[in-house]
Amino acid sequence: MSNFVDSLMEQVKEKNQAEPEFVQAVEEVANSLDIVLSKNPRYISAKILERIVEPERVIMFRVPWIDDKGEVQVNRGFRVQMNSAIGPYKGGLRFHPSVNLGVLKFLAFEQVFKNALTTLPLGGGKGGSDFNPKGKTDNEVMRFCHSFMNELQHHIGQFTDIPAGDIGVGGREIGYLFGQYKKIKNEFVGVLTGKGAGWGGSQVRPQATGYGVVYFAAEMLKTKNKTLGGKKCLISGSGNVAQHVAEKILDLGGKPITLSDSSGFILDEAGITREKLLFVKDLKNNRRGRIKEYTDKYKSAIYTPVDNSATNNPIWDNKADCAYPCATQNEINEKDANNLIKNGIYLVCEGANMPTVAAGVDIFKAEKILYGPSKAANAGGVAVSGLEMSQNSGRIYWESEEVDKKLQEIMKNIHTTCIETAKKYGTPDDYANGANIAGFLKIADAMLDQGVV
Ligand code: NDP
Ligand code: 2IT
Repeated sequence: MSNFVDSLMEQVKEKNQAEPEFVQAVEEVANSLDIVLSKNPRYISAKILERIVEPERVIMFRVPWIDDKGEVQVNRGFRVQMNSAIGPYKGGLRFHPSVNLGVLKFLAFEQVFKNALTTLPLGGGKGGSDFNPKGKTDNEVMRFCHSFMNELQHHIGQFTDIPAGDIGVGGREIGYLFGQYKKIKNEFVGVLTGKGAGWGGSQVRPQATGYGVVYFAAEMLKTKNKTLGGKKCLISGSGNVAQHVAEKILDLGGKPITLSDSSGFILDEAGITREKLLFVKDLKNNRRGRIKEYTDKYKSAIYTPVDNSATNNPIWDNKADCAYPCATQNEINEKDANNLIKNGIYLVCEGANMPTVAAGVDIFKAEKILYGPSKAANAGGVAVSGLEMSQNSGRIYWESEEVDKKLQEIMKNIHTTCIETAKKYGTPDDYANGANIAGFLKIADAMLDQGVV
């Protein structure tokens, strides 16, 4: 690290002591930027990095709601409006008990760079709440979403900030949030993405993140003259991203063998087929059950519960070719990364945001496996959100084939950008450096053009 990046990181650590995930995300990017900063000292004199690490605005608010027993409940709501240099704030909402300001700042920071890579005019933001949707009835979720929007509506808008889904926020929640926004504002506009296809949602948005991850993986394999055909794949998570990663792996001839939730994972050496995946979709999206139930139905599978005090996650200790972490941040620790290598994994493509700890990323880089970092590999979701915004603004509608084709082109372009930028800056094949540098340059140049704001 250069002196400049060193002292910047000291300041960031000092100022954000209670936000380890945010510090981790900033450090990962800052470490890629030495060479860029030494070639372009104007980024240093204009204090671009110092500005990029401060959110443009943070909104934090009370979310009171009434549960089915008539009791008042209070949660905390947030929106982090991180950077609007290249477009309105754009990024998901996360509803999970682990949500706090630091987690949302890390996600918003990552989103800024990811959105820049999509080539679409999207700034970066993130929001959410410590509300836990697990075990809540539809009516409780609705009342929570309506109360959340009662405050959020003051701060968002189709030209200002356009939220979408993330962990715990899917089609059901976007529906309730949109309904309340429309009721308060008396406006039918594309203020949220991930809407239902019958009321302004884009085709392929529900699938886009997962499909995009696998399109990115296929591009990485192509550089080694390989395809996904016959490849055994480990997938973590069993939500929106994991389900559509599994689906696209099947489309491309691969063999998914694991899925998980926060209680444990299933290993199905016979392969998770389309029929089994339909079962998982119904289990998770309609019945909101636990992944363990898979083994009641499919005897070829083994269930292993997670032990949060264990030093490693056993899902990453299975022999396979490729790994797709699609649950949450820091789900691959250093030991897990070593286990993946020991088990012969030669491709890790990240569906979740920042799922690998820094020491794990270092191991992937040292072993020279194909490593697709989240801000590049999972950008397909927000990219199709951008396409949803275009369709809403133009009052037009694209068929699935057209959206999927655009998604494939975007993922291919992001892959090319990562490869070319990594090479240009002296770190060939380092997708993480390529993504960080390319994203940074786009934002930094826009910030220079716009002066000190
Ligand atoms: P979902 O809520 O649909 O699914 C989340 C999955 O991850 C569930 O299986 C959940 O298990 C598991 N999970 C969540 N938190 C934890 C945790 N702390 N420990 C272990 N398992 C956990 O969310 P998504 O599929 O949308 O999101 C998954 C990841 O992908 C997140 O990192 C998200 O930021 C990222 N992402 C999502 C995009 C999108 O468009 N939805 C776009 C780009 C990235 P359980 O049910 O037990 O909680
Ligand atoms: O992390 C992400 O990119 C998302 N949760 C999707 C954001 C979006 O606006 O579609």
